[in-house]
Amino acid sequence: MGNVVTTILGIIGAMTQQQTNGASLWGTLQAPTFPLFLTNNPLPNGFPWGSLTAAGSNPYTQAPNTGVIRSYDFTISRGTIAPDGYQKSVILINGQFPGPAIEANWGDTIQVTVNNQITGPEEGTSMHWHGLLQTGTPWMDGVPAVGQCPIAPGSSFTYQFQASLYGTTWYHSHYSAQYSGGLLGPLIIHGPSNANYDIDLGPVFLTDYYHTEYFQIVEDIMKPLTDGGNPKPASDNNLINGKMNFDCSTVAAGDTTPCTDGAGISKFKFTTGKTHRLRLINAGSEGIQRFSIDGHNLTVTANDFVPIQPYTTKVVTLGIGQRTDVLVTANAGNAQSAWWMRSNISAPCTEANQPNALAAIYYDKAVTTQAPTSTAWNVPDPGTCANDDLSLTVPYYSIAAATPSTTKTMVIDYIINATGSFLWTLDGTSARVNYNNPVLLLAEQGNLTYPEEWNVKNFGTNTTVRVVINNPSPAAHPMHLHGHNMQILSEGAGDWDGSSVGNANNPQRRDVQLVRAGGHFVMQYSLDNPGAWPFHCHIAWHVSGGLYSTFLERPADIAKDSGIPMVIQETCTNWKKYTNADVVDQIDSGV
Ligand SMILES: *[C@@H]1O[C@H](CO)[C@@H](O)[C@H](O)[C@H]1NC(C)=O
Ligand SMILES: *[C@@H]1O[C@H](CO)[C@@H](O)[C@H](O)[C@H]1NC(C)=O
Ligand SMILES: *[C@@H]1O[C@H](CO)[C@@H](O)[C@H](O)[C@H]1NC(C)=O
Ligand SMILES: *[C@@H]1O[C@H](CO)[C@@H](O)[C@H](O)[C@H]1NC(C)=O
Ligand SMILES: *[C@@H]1O[C@H](CO)[C@@H](O)[C@H](O)[C@H]1NC(C)=O
Ligand SMILES: [Cu+2]
Repeated sequence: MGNVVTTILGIIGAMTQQQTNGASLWGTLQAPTFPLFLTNNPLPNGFPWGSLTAAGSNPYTQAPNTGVIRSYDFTISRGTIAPDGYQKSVILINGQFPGPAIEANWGDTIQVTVNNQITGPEEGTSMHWHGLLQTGTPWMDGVPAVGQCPIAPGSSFTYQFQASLYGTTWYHSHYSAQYSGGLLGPLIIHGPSNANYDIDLGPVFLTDYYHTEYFQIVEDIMKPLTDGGNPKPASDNNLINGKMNFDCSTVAAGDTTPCTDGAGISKFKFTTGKTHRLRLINAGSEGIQRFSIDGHNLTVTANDFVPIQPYTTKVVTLGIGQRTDVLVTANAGNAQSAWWMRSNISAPCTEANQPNALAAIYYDKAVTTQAPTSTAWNVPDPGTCANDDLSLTVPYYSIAAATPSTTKTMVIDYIINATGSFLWTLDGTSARVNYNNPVLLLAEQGNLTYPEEWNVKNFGTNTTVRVVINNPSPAAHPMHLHGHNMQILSEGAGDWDGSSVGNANNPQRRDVQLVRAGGHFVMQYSLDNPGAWPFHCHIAWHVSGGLYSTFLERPADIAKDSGIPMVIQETCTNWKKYTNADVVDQIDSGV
């Protein structure tokens, strides 16, 4: 990477923000701090959660019902931008990459109309609200073939759901690996606090970045190995809030795509002496990120949607889909000082050609056209491809682990299928969903018999399900469960020993957990949310390759209460109409 990154060109930025990120302001000194909406949409007392607290209120049962609706309108369309200077066709939300912020208070209703204007070529789409529980609205979870049919090209769909938890998350397309093409953005929900800070700097997106279009990458990973199939594509760069410089001299010979050195990096303003909240989000396709700020400690206050007892560290590790809220106090230098923010893709865990992302942090009187000169912390990568030890992450609101009513062991592995493609398996099956037949709609009709390749697990009326994941495969996997926070009971090397459970009185909870290569993790959740909930690896290329399952929860209650609105069936009518006229090339698992 070398000097390209630290040249004056790369600090001032050789391209305009419009050229690199479209209409997005993320990464610029003009990006807003949070809360954003209070000025134009004030609430009676600023916030609606009254006497509810992070330590004393159950986040799963005590969400207020504010009656406030936060409405957004998203138009999804193709565009050409150059986030790191290398020109690329991407899919944008309202012309922006990363997409616009959705912001709400705990207990508000979020309403988002998604207009699918993807053309040349057309694609279906869907939008998933990562980590939100969707209690009572499983059809609003945004996963095609599970809760809805894809949103057909030219049509629109309005999602509406409660901001049931509070903290930091993101939304992203759940149609094939489409989010890797640009369809993602931040979702911030304000709620009770478990640590004091002065300034909320908002989202810090950490994303590995590929110069090849997502559709091409997915085609390549699904191909027979003997026909050029490549299940482990290497990323080309690493971005912070959608920006980074790139050394155009490394572009392959014969590639004539326009490429500009020094496109520009993200910049953040720190106010001297103040404490800043940064909402770290690994929204990449594959890479495990190791985030740090030269000269500064990070105080971790939440993982995913779960506030934890704060602890201090120099490096935070995030697998794909994971979020970590950190507090950083600007007390490391004088008001003129500037510092590098770094996010390194963990080399032992990931294929990456340029793994190290940089952004600049300027204290309030620093010259923002100069490169910081700070030195990186020396914290060697342990190479375990694992999250911080479970003993470090203690939820602020305690919930003990109940005795499970069933335990299901699932193995993550891979196969080479009969025609030579490398596919991932979860519990012996490489999944492939059917866009025309959402599981939730079939369950509503009482149909609980599905093709093997959908990989549906029916947990019936169990009260608590424990899932043991053993991973003899040669890769780490960030495993994500929809509709719930998982209680993480054990994580480590080798298969689970069948008994060890750490901190059973108050285990870490989160919605994505890394399982290391050759390792295991054990999780459980209570079946308090009838629905059809995806459980999958969040690496885009792995879930495309079949590392996916749908967990069916209390299907009798889905059939009985059948509140599924007619607009869901309508997504299928529209999709059927579209697919009758245009053959859809489902190149992967579909999700
Ligand atoms: C960072 O935290 C360590 C351990 O708590 C402490 O010794 C050190 O002084 C802190 N450094 C800064 C720059 O705040
Ligand atoms: C990140 O990479 C840089 C450049 O190789 C290195 O100096 C730094 O120590 C790394 N940081 C961490 C936390 O691994
Ligand atoms: C193997 O997997 C590829 C990719 O999903 C698929 O196109 C092909 O049909 C599969 N082969 C067989 C024999 O199922
Ligand atoms: C349930 O749905 C599946 C998938 O559409 C179908 O193959 C099966 O025949 C259905 N079963 C019943 C009993 O309708
Ligand atoms: C509990 O889950 C298991 C699968 O692990 C399933 O076989 C069983 O039928 C479920 N029990 C009930 C009561 O639904
Ligand atoms: Cu994976």
